Amino acid sequence: MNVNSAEMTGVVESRPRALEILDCLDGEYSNNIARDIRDGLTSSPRYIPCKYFYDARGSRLFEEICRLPEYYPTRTEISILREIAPHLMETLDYSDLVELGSGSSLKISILLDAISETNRASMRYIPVDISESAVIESSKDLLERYPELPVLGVVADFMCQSDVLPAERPKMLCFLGGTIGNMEEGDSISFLRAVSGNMRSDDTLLVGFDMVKSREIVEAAYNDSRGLTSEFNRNILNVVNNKLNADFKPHLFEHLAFFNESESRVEMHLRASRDVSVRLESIDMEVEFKEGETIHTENSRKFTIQGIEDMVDRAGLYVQDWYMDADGWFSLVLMGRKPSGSV
Ligand code: SAH
Ligand code: AVI
Repeated sequence: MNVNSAEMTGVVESRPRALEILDCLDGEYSNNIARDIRDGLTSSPRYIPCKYFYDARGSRLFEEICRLPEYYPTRTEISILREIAPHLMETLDYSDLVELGSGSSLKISILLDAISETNRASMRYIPVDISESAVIESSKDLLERYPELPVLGVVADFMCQSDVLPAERPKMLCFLGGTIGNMEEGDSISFLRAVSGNMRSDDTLLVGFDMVKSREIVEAAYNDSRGLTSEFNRNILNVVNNKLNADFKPHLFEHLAFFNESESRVEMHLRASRDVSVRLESIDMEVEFKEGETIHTENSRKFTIQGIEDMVDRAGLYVQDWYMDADGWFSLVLMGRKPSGSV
């Protein structure tokens, strides 16, 4: 673990704050990516875990996707956040506001705007993301915008490093964007259990869920007309190239995204447009793709109210408040930890 503190001179005039970044990935990340990619590319069907989308370019592409008219989750969740922020933030002071898979500062700013400057100065915002660039950029943005707000950026894998979160103060955790849908069902329950295990009795957890809706709307969101989702999907191969000294040619793989209704999830794949061989130097591995062979890169589950209620219950949590847009496209669910013994 390595703490990297860089002074931000000239940005905050009255009370310059240090940009504090805690990097918890270190050497582990290289071991994990080697193992994950070897496992994924030797299994049938082949896959690459979706957390590897997010290098600096992947994070930027995702931000651009969020601005697309077809990508309804961001604007829908934002409209709910704007409505509930004053009520949600009423009592937040002397607490930590922790955001898991924080990405850009767009959504959290809506919540921070609903807190008085005095209360912002008494609390701390902790963005946690696997993408170092996302943590640094969003922390810088927030320091500029809210000079009074202490920010501690944490670069970590939220699937296995929830123990790195500070526990000394009351906290509200946010897990927005429907990112929970990118986990398999069992993983999402283990993840929520691990998070709830780190919660005090009065801590809260706000989770965004993308709800089931028509095939046309869902498929348009993952097959946008500007081709940004296709670029985002193919970028995972650039990440593998960079991390494992591999020679994937992303343009030889086509983007494929469809709504698998029986599994209630959008699936993204990359399909070889001709026979391709790839060498991954760092792990001394060759992979042959026949034309048409695919790599499964992401699932994005779409939820029902019943499905969410079951998941929350199985994770040892309970629903405190449920917020949804008028069309029922997106839910923000505020959860608390069940008293121990009642799981
Ligand atoms: N919460 C933001 C970003 C969603 S994109 C929003 O709602 O718009 C998903 C984010 O989760 C990305 O920033 C990505 O880098 C991060 N992420 C994905 N897998 C992760 C993991 N295992 N650990 C930590 N962060 C992860
Ligand atoms: C981050 N996550 C919730 C996005 C989603 O919709 O599943 C990632 C994404 N994949 C393609 N477009 C956006």
